[in-house]
Amino acid sequence: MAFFAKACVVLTILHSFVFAAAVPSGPILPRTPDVPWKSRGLSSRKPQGYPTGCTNGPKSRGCWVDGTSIDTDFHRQWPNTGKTVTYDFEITNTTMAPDGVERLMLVINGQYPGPTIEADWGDYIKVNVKNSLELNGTGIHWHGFRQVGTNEMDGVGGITECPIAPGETRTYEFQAIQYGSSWYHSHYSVQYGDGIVGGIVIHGPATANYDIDLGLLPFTDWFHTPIFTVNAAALHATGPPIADNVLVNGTMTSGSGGSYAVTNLQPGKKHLLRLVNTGINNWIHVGLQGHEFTVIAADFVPIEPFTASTLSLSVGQRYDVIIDASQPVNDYWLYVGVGGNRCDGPNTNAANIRSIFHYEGAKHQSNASAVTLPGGCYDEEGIVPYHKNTVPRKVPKELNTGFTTTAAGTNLVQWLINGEPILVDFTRPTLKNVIDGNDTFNTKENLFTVGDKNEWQYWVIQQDSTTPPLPHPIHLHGHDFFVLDHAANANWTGDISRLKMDNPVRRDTATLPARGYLVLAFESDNPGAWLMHCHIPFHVSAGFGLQFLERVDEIPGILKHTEIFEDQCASWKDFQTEFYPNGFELGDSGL
Ligand SMILES: *[C@@H]1O[C@H](CO)[C@@H](O)[C@H](O)[C@H]1NC(C)=O
Ligand SMILES: *[C@@H]1O[C@H](CO)[C@@H](O)[C@H](O)[C@H]1NC(C)=O
Ligand SMILES: *[C@@H]1O[C@H](CO)[C@@H](O)[C@H](O)[C@H]1NC(C)=O
Ligand SMILES: *[C@@H]1O[C@H](CO)[C@@H](O)[C@H](O)[C@H]1NC(C)=O
Ligand SMILES: *[C@@H]1O[C@H](CO)[C@@H](O)[C@H](O)[C@H]1NC(C)=O
Ligand SMILES: *[C@@H]1O[C@H](CO)[C@@H](O)[C@H](O)[C@H]1NC(C)=O
Ligand SMILES: [Cu+2]
Repeated sequence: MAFFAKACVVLTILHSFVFAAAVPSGPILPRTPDVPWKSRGLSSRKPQGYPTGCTNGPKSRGCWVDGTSIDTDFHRQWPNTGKTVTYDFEITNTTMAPDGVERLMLVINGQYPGPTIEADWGDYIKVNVKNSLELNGTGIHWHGFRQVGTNEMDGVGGITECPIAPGETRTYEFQAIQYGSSWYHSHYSVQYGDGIVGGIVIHGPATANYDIDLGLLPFTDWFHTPIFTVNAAALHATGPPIADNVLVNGTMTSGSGGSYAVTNLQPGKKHLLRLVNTGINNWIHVGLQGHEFTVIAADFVPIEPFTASTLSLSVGQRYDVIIDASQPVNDYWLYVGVGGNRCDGPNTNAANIRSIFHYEGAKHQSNASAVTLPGGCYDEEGIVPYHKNTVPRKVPKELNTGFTTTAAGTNLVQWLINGEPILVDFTRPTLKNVIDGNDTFNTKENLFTVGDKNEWQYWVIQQDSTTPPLPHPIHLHGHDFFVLDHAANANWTGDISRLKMDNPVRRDTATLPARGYLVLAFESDNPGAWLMHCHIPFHVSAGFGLQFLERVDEIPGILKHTEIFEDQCASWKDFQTEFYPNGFELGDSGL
């Protein structure tokens, strides 16, 4: 099988040891017979098999509302429900112990993970965020949301806003034009690693049927030391920081107590579970004892269902899976692992990370065999988007990563894009410059202009052969991208015949393999300033990012809430001048 061979090449090159377990895979399943699914040819885009008035239910998950369904081209069409869901977030500094080890955390509404945002496809989401911290700004990014026409709601300090100063409140409001599973997190240096994280569920149609929606199951590697302290060390050391644990749904055991997360299953029912890596440094591998996953969405993109016994998620990625609770009524372990073997930094508790799946009425632990997790830092292969797209074949522009440890005496670590580490100015976000008509950008803003309207944009990110041999989860704001090619330990040759143009993987986060490259394409259909970065906070803090300034001339006419740049920037400047007159940690990009 082609994909199997490719994945193995990536793995063997990344790691010097031999994997005992096969790479997770799975044939494309035939459509469930419960609904009139039809496979679609490349030329066919019209809705099929969903009569008007068909309602979403356990046997018709492809149906939705107002004439929309799983067959609706979600890139261009969505329901307008006229409904707004509203949340109030207050961010505080508090002591908590998610795995039994007490530490200072920065959390939302006193809870960790933060409140889950739940909405229907087409709803507006409105979140009032109050910063009740003493010594940090903040801002919330809604991972994966395309923010079409609402760039100023993207929540990135130094790019789309001045950070929210202590004591201040701002409102984010945007439409859920996509559906599926995601998460939000603060986007103020490495801050989210201290706990400002939560899940997002946008209810919509699905490519396979299920009875019960279990909601989100977030995973994150976890440090017992406050994240700004870990980052300050990472900026002056070589080698990745060592995480202490992994939290599953916000909890785990440790030498100091803690507990395993428990997820309840109803015997005989099919359950939708939304897996999210809300983490920091580690790739997450999962497998459920005695069960397979039927995977139906990757990030915010519905896919042709396939089965897998284990899945790998980089930081930021999501998989929606269906679990059929058709096994004997018992408790089953969810086995959770990290990439390991130096591809993502070690995790002290890697061997003991689990959670429990409890069939209602179960009295015993299942004796089904344990799941062997493959390890490694890579993306799942074999993903086929349900909506077919053909991308025109063109030559990508090059972005080269680099790495330096410079600044005599300080051993400062910086990741570079085309020779520069990104560094933003919190007092002068890109969007403010655009509104002011200032088109002078500093080199360190790593700004790439993207001009033409609705054209395909092609980029290859090439890892310099002198950078540490690490893979990186690349995330683009404001767009999903199409993954046209990737390879580990390889130089992009310019041979565009290699590119996959026929229904390539579409998602918002993809792995750039170690000392290799990743070729991406997206359509310039969303004017704004959009960050693209490694989602490992230590790496983007050390410079691994760039911004696409897309169709700059149209931006001022599109933004509806320019007042945020007046009030928010004025109070931010006062705060920064008073509390950080000499700037922040040397070498921290602010992202
Ligand atoms: C959180 O509280 C601790 C202890 O009082 C303090 O040192 C730290 O600066 C606070 N963090 C922020 C972001 O205000
Ligand atoms: C954020 O607060 C922490 C203390 O919790 C402090 O160490 C760090 O320097 C602050 N960083 C910024 C960018 O405000
Ligand atoms: C995660 O934890 C929350 C809070 O305890 C719980 O309501 C939810 O059901 C859990 N999710 C899963 C999938 O187990
Ligand atoms: C597992 O337990 C069941 C009884 O619950 C028993 O019938 C079966 O033989 C056991 N299987 C193994 C592999 O031990
Ligand atoms: C324009 O923006 C740049 C980069 O942020 C800044 O250095 C410069 O001072 C700005 N110019 C004016 C006239 O405000
Ligand atoms: C990629 O190119 C660089 C610079 O020319 C070279 O040093 C390196 O060995 C090449 N890598 C591979 C895998 O061919
Ligand atoms: Cu990285």
